[in-house]
Amino acid sequence: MKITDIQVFVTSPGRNFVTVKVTTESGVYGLGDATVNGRELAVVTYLEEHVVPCLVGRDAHNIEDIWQYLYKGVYWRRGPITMAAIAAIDMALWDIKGKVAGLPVYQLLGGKCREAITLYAHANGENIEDTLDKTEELIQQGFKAIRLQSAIPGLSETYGVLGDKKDYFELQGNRPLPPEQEWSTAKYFKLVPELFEQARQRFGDKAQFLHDVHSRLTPIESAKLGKMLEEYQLLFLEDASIAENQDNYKLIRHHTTTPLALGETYNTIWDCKDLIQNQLIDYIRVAATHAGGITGVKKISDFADIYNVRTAPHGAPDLSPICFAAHMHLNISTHNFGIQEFVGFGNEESKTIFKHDMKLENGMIYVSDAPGLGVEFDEQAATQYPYKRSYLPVSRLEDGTLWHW
Ligand code: KDG
Ligand code: MG
Repeated sequence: MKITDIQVFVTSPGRNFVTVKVTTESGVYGLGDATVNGRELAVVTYLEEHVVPCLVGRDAHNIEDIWQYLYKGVYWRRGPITMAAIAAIDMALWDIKGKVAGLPVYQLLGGKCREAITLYAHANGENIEDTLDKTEELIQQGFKAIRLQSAIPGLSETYGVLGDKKDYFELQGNRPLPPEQEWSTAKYFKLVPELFEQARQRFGDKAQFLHDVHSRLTPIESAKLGKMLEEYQLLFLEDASIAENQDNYKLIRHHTTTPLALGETYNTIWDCKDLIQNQLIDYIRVAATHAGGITGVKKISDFADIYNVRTAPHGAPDLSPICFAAHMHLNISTHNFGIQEFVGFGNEESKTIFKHDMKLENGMIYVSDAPGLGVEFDEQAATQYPYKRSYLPVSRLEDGTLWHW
């Protein structure tokens, strides 16, 4: 079944999404997500200029061969741009295969390992009380696991806390270049243990708690934080420190029993091989869009299973509902799935473009049984929200030194 056409769409219902549509000679088409937040048009160019011309005429059923052709077949391997392009094609081909078979993708991946997908939601507050009030609302809605983040007193902006802004476009406002945020490890250390102390006092064991350090700490600082948080029994501490040097995590691991998660920016198994093989982390957070699609993530998950590492896919709002659906099919069919990050199904504008029937109930998602991935993309609605350049923020220490964002 030959590929006859591949189109790339960029739409911006509050934030940019890059969507790929692969059409076959039979008329069946598939959809994939190629969004790299803040680098959207780089992926579009890579796809249109370098990938699409090589794929038209190939058999859409040969998913593994096409994946290897785009990965091993090129000299310039890996990296977020290349892997997002591969990912979108890969998702679209799984979507096509499912539609042709008349089966949801999870059936092609081995069927269900569980009935529904457990989620963790976000409570992001202006202060500890605000974070805990939001936590209470989420517990009442049935969420079983919640990520707690709170603004840091004395710092102007904090990761994850948007204040009265509804998304990063609004946070960026009229600033044409990346917004700058401040960072102080000392101020952060005053806040975080107190946040979890109060959370446990108020909620006991009514929910599991998580926290994202967003790579701001050095390895020894992460080790210290992990130790300080042990008594609060976190489900995991995310991105405790940068792991470009994967050995960093040996130091953290030797000091703390707080479970560790990372990997949302990783693109291939090579970025996390040592961390997994040396059992330095407990959860691997690779996203289908950024780690080579369903095929790429499946390779990483199967490898992780041997080392007792579970999956906890990235679920930030900059991943489109197509990526989220791909995660659902992976999560339901992957034995070593752990938990899925969830920040809602997108804003109202986005819901007019991406349509699906995934069901949220009691902090869990019930996967769609529609053939393929189960997401429809309204091309007409998408044209109403043209691409808008936007940047993620950068971080500086209080003396002006550039820091990890
Ligand atoms: O594009 C960057 C965001 O996806 C990231 O900052 C969100 O860390 C994140 C998370 O855990 O969702
Ligand atoms: Mg994160």
